[in-house]
This record gives sequence, C-alpha cells and structure tokens, in this order.
Amino acid sequence: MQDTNTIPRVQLEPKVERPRLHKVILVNDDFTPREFVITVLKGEFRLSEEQARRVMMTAHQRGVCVVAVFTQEVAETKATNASDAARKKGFPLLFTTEPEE
Ligand code: TYC
Repeated sequence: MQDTNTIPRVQLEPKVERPRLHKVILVNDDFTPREFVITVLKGEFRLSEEQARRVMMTAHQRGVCVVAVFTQEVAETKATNASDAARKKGFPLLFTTEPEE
C-alpha cells in the first residue's frame, strides 16, 4: 500500500501583516527661524542636536526632508503636534505625512 501522508503544497496565508509605515516630512518655509525648527525636531521627534540640525538644513536646502517613519496614527499625531507648536508661536512651519512605498 502507498504512503498516504501528505504535505501542503502551498504556503498558508500569513495571519497578520505588518502595518504600513508613514513618513513624517518637514517642509521648508522662508519665515520660521532655523533654531526654532531644531527645537521642535528635538522636542517632538527626540532627535539629537546634530540630527535635528542636519534634517533642518536638508529641508532648508532641498525643500523637504524625511524626519522619521512611524505607524500611521503616530506619524499623523506627531506631525499635527509639531505643526501646532509652531502655529502657537506664529510660525508657518509645516510637517506632513505620507505612506512609505
Ligand atoms: N528656511 C528657514 C530660514 O531660512 C529655516 C527653515 C528650515 C524653515 C527648514 C523650515 O523646514 C524648515 N529661516
């Protein structure tokens, strides 16, 4: 008699998927002081002085810079909080979010 043991021929669908990550993007403007941008990056995104200065200068020179990636909800909350902190001080500084490819 033949061996009737079988093995699955296809991989089962994974039960869970990793959440897609979203980028927080710093947008340049002509009015917000450089030091204020650095302060916000350190406070809201926990960047070091050096990281914050590099991100600020990249946005200043190129127009935008990715700050960090998070789950969608965290990215949107941080972008909103950081933009609101600037607005409270009268600056147009803007953080946006977009899904990572
Ligand atoms: N461009 C601003 C200035 O010259 C500084 C700045 C940098 C503002 C980055 C926003 O995302 C920004 N004062």
